[in-house]
Amino acid sequence: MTGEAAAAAGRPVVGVVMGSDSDWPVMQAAVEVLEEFGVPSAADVVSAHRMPTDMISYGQAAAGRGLKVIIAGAGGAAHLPGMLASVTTLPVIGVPVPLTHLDGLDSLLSIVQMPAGIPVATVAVGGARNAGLLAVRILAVSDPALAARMAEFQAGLRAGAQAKGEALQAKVRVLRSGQDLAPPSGATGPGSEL
Ligand code: RP5
Repeated sequence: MTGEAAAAAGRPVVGVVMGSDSDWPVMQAAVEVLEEFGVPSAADVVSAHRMPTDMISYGQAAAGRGLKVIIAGAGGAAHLPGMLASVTTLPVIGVPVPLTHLDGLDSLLSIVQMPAGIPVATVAVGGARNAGLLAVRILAVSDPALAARMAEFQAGLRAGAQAKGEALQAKVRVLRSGQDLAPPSGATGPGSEL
């Protein structure tokens, strides 16, 4: 089944996998943003170290079951994204999950330092939402309606940033009018010259 056919049938086109259910608090942001865009996904635990043969089977079967993108998150010795990328032709997006120690730097380096020939698109530590958005962009290359939704989403980001700028300018105007920094009578020091 092709990815388009799978999506049309409501079948998942993005596989979201993680090394443990303890990764879910981070990884759920990927599923949430895929839901926002109406992209069917399927989430599961596929541990590279605790269930290696299942991991290989998952990667080998992924394209055939209609998946078009895999998002894989793991923490610590985070080998899941890279190993999946080695057994599938699908694009794999890696999410470094931060654990208690090392602040996720271990996860980041485990995922991002792939050998030549086997790419993994690595997002920031804990960046599952961006992983979902990147998956949407990959799918949108061949889906004009999805591309339009992404453009609309980005316009919303721009409007939000503009609103922040306007709010900031308003604060600056207040500051310059002296309303916030009016010094007590007779006071000297920073702000008293405003
Ligand atoms: C990794 O080990 C998982 O991706 C998870 O981030 C970490 C800890 O797993 P648990 O011990 O919580 O199951 O493989």
